[in-house]
Amino acid sequence: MKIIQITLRHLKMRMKFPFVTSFGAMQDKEFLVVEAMDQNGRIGWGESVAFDTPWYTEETVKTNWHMLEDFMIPAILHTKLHHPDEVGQHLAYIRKNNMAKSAIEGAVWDLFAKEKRVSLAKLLGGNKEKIEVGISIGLQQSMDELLQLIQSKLNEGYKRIKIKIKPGYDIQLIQEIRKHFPTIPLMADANSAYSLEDIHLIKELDQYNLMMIEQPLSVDDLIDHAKLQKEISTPICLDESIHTYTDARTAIKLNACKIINIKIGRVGGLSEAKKIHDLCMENGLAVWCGGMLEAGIGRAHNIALTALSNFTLPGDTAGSSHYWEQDIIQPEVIVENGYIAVPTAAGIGYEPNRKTMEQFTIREKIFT
Ligand code: OSB
Ligand code: MG
Repeated sequence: MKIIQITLRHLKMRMKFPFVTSFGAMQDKEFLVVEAMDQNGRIGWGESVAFDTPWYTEETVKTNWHMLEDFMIPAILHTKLHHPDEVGQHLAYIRKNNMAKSAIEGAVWDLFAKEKRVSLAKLLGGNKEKIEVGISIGLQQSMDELLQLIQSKLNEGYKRIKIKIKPGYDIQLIQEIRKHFPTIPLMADANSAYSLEDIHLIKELDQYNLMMIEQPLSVDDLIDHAKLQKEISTPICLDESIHTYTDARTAIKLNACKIINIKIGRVGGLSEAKKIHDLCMENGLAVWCGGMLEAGIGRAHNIALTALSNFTLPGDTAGSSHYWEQDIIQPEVIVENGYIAVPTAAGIGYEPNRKTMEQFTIREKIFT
């Protein structure tokens, strides 16, 4: 297979709600879409999950555009590819920039699946017909709003509730939620807001039967995460700490976590995501698919990945309507009783809607 044309688009879409974490709020979601065409005119789609500011990782929409335009697209265009795994090899000389790599690799995976006439889920080795999903709720203005939102998401069928915490918005929050919902599958994501000096706070959280605590400590603090995991029975789940297969291997070796949240963009693409999935399976760690407030294309890739068998915990891949008035794919991602049906059509199994995309596109460039 050869890619003979790539269209790069920069989109801006307003979410239904501001998403608030320990780092601040975002509501206008900017992201890139990669459209790759092969020599037969087939189209594959990828989405970059980098945000417009570098709070989650060092990457941004602009750094991704730069990396794709100046290095990655030239390395992939007109290059013979026998398998999507080869994209990573061609880009290996470029350090990091995982989200940009993942966006172009994702388009090749979709194309490759379409060429083989199989679903992306099948091509990756996934056999699930449906996947379980949870919901990630940002910090809210008031306790009442948070409790109401949790109730409405439970009513919609979501299989677990994840809330964001930070020092000062933690113990009381969890205590209150547990008072109203004593047994729901509940977890908390700190996005690195704590250090080991706060261990007393995290030990207190340990009493509320949380499914896991996600990324309590700093991105580089694997040793401290290991110390913390020894002190608490709630499983630690790593998110921001894991960028590569090697990171996962180190975390497992150090007992820094019991669960890993895999995000395709954070780890540089589906090939690496699958390797991390397999490694975790061999070592008895559960994984789940994280979310980056994706539009439909990125969401479709997440669904395909989650079809792999060791994704045993509900992911953050909520339905399109949770985030968007109108998503950029047809059909939109629909959650029923907490499940999403894994598409069986070739490739990602959802068709990007060009009219809708055009409406939200603020920059576009074609490479041949
Ligand atoms: O830490 O998992 C996170 C969103 C943006 C950046 C980081 C995270 C999140 C979420 C939301 O928790 C997941 C989603 O609904 O896409
Ligand atoms: Mg997280």
